[in-house]
Amino acid sequence: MRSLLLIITLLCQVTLLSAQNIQLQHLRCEMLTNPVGIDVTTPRLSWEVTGAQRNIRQTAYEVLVASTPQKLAANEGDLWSSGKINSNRSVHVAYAGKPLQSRAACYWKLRTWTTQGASDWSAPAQWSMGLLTSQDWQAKWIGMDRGFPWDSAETKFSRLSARYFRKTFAVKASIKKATAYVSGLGWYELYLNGQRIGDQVLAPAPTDYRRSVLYNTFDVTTALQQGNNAIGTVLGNGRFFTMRQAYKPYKIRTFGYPKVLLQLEVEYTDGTRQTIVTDNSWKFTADGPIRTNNEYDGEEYDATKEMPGWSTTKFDDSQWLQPQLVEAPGGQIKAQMNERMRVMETIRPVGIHSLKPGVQILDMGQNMVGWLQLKVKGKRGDQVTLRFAETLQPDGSLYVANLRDAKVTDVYTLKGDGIETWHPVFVYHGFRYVEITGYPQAPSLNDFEGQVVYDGINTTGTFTSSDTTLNQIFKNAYWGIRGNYKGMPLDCPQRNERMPWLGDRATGAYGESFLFDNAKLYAKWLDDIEESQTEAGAIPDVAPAYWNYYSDNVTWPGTYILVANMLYEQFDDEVSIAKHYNSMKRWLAYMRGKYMKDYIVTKDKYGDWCVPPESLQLIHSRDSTRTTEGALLATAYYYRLLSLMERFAGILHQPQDAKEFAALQEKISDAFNKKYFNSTTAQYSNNTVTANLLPLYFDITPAAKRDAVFHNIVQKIEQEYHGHISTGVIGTQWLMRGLSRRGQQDIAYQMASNRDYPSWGYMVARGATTIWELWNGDTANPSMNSHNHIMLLGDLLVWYYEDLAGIRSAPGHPGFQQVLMKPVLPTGLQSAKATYHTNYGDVSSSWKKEAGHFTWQVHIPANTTALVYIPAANAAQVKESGKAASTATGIKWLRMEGDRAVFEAGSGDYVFESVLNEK
Ligand code: RAM
Repeated sequence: MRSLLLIITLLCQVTLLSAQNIQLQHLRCEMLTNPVGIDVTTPRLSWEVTGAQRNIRQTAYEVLVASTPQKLAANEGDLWSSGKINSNRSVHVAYAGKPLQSRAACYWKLRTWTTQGASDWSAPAQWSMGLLTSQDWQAKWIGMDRGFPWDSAETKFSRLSARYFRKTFAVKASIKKATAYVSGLGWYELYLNGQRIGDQVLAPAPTDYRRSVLYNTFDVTTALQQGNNAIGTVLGNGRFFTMRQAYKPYKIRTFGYPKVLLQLEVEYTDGTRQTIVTDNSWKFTADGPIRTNNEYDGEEYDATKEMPGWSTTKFDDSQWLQPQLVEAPGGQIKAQMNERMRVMETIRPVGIHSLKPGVQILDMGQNMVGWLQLKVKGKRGDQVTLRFAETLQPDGSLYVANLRDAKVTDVYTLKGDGIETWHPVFVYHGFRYVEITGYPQAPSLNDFEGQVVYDGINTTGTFTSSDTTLNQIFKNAYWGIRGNYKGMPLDCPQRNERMPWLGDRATGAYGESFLFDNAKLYAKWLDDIEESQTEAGAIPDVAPAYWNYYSDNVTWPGTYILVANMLYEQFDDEVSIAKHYNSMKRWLAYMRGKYMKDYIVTKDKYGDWCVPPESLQLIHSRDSTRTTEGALLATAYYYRLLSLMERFAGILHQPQDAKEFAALQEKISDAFNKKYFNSTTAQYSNNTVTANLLPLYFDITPAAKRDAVFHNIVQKIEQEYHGHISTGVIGTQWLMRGLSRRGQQDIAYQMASNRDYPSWGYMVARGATTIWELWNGDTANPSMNSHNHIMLLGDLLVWYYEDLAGIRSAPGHPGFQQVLMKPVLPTGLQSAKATYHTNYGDVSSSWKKEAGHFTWQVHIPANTTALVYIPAANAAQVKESGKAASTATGIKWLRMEGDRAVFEAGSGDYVFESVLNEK
C-alpha cells in the first residue's frame, strides 16, 4: 500500500515537473497573432512547443475553441473541442469545429502531449471573423467625385487635398462590444471621439481595386462613450487616385476619386444591436489641413487649417458638405489578411550641415523608408519645406536626378502655437538625406526623428560572421527588404516608379523569408498576381498591374510559381499552392501555346537583367559575351517551373498532370541540349556563367557532362572575371548555391566578400547602406539607378542561411519540421552565426574555427529534428558538450558522408566539437 502511494506521489511529481517544463507559445491563427476580422472559414492554427529537455516531440494535442472567454476558461469548447488527437502536427492544423459565422469571436487554447511529458493548457488566444458575405454590408460607398479649387486634380503632378468625413450618433448604455469595419481608398485614417483608432498607417493594403478591395476590422468597444459619439475618417490618394501619372493612360491605371465604406456595429448586453454606416447623412470637407497628398510627390500640411475637435461631437460641421453616394470600386470586398503597415522603428539623424542660409541638410545615417517627424517652433504661417534624397552631390546638396520626376516634397505650415510636432500620413519617402528649407530657428538633431514604415511583420532572422563585409551586406539587405514592403513588394521606394515587379522577387522572396516572416504578405501577393491574369491566361510583369505591362516573358511572371514554392518550403503553406494551381497551369499553357516552338520558348523580354556592365557608366552591358540569349533563359526557366508544377501536382494528388509536366520537361531538356549545348566543349550557348549555370542547376544537363559544365563555370569566373560576379538578375538567383553545393564555396565566399567592382561589397565600400539597383550605382546614368533595390541579391541570403550557417528546411520536410544543418566552411571565414525563427521556434547555428578546432553551437526547436553534418575525419572525433557524441542524449549517429559525420538530433541545445582538416 505504502509503495503504491509512493509510486502515485512520484508519478504526480513527474507529471507536475513535465507540465512545468513543456510550454506552448506563439499561438497563431492563419499565421497571425490574435487576428481581428478574418474571412477564412477554415482557419489554420499553429503553436510552438518549448521545453528545456532534449528531444521533445509532440505526440498528441487537444484544441478547444469557445465563443466566450468564460466558456474557454471552463474548458468548454462550444465551437470546437477536438478531443485528444494523436498527431505531431503543430503547424497549420485546420479548424474543424462548427461553421464560423460572420462576426464570430473565437477564443482558443490547447494542450499537448510530448515524448518528454505533457503541457498544461496554454494561455488563451483569440481570433474573430469578419463580414463573410456582401449581404453583411449595409454601408454605402461615399466620396466626392471631383476636385476642389485648391486641388491640382488632373494634372501630371496632381495632389488632391485629403478628404475628411464625419458623423455623430448616439449609443445606449451597456455596450458589450463595438466593431468597426472600414475600407478607405486609397488610404484612410480612422478616428472616434477625437482618438485615432489603431496604429496602422497607409491602410488598407493596395490591390487592383476593380478586382478586390481590402477592409480592416477594429475592436472599438472602449473608444465609444455613452450618449453622443462622433466618428471620422480621412482619405488620402494612395494607389486609388493616381491621376498624377495619368499622362500615360495606356500604361498607368487610376481608379477614381477617394472613397470610403465604413460600418460600425454596436452590440448591447441585452442582445440588441445598432449599426452606423457610411451614407449621405455623413458630413464632408476637403478644406482641412492636409492640402495635398500623393505617394510620389509628397504631402503639404497647413496647421493653420486644422479643425480642432473635428472628430468629436462638439465640432460644428454646419459648413461641411454632404458627401456623394458614389459607385463601388468594383472589386470584391475582402478582409485584409496580411499584416497592416505601421511605424516599425524610429531612428535619430546623425548629422546636419548648412547648405546656404536657411537651408540645411540632415543625414539620417541610413537609407530608410518612411517619413521624417519634426518638432518646430515659430510664427503662424512660417513654412518648412522638406525634400528627400538617397545621396548628396559633391557640393553637399541633394542628388535627385535618380528620382526622375517624383517631387518628394513635404511642406509644413506652422500655426504658431508653441512646439508643433508633425509628420505626414499619406506618403512615404526613400531617403537618407533631407533638405530642410525655412526652419524658423537653427534646427538641431533632436528636432527630427526618422519613422520607418513598413508591413507589421516580425523580423525572424539574424546573421553575423567574422567577415565585416558580409555583415554589412546583410544589414544593407535588411534595410532594403523591409523598406520595400508596402502591402506588396516594391522594386524601389523613392523614384516615380515604386512598382511591384515580379522578377525582382523570384528568388528574392525566398532569401527574405529568412529575415522576415513574410508568409502573409506573399500569400496576399499571389492573390494580386492571380487577379492580374487576363482571360487568355497572361500574367503581367507588375502585379497588381498598376503599370500595364503584359510582355509575355517567362522569367518575370514565373515568380508566381516560385513564390508559391517558397511559401511551401519555408512555411509549409499548401493552401496557396491549391488556391493558385489552376491559374499557374493556365499561364504555362498560354505561354506554351503562343511561344513554344519545337520545345523552345522563343519569347523573352528583360534578358539576364543588369549584368555588371563593362563600363562604370553604363546601365546595360553592350558586350555580347556578357549577356545570355533570351530564349535560353525563357526555356530553362519554363523547364524549372514545370518541375515545380510537377511537384505541386503531386501535393494536390493530380497524377495525370504530374505525368504530363514530366513528359514535357523531357521534351524540353532534349530540345534545349540539342539547341544550346556543345558537348565537345561542355558549353551552353555563348558560355556565360548564366547560360551554363541554369541547365546545370535545373538538371537539364546530361549527368555525364555536369562536372565538365561546372568546370567551365569555375574557369570563366576565375580567369575572365577574377573571382567576380558576372551574372545578372537571372543567373544570380542560383549562383551562390550553385557554386557552394558543388564544392566551390571558396569562390562563392570570395564573390560575397569582394570590395571591388562588381560586388555587393563594392556598394559597401562606397558607403551604401542598402542594396543598389546597379552594380555601378554610384557612377551609372541616373535614369535607372535606385539606391534601394533588392533584386541584385539573387540567392545571396539563401546562401547566408542555408550554406554559411547551415539552416535549411530538409528536402521532403517542408516548413522546417526537419532541419538540414550542413554549413559550408569557406577558407578564410572563421565564424558564422545565425538564428532563424521557424513556425516551430528558433533554430540557431553558431560555428567557429580555431587552430584546427571546430566548435558548433546549435539549437533545434521542439517538435523538429535536425540532420547535423559535422566536419570530421570520423565519428569518434566528434564531441558533444565535452563528451563523445555517440554517448550524448538526443542524438543518433547515422553515417559518414565525405568529410562530414552525420547525426540525427532531436530538439535542444548542443555544443559539437571536432578536429578540422583544413587544407
Ligand atoms: C525596372 C524596375 C525593376 C525591374 C524592371 C525590369 O524598371 O525597377 O526592378 O524588374 O525594370
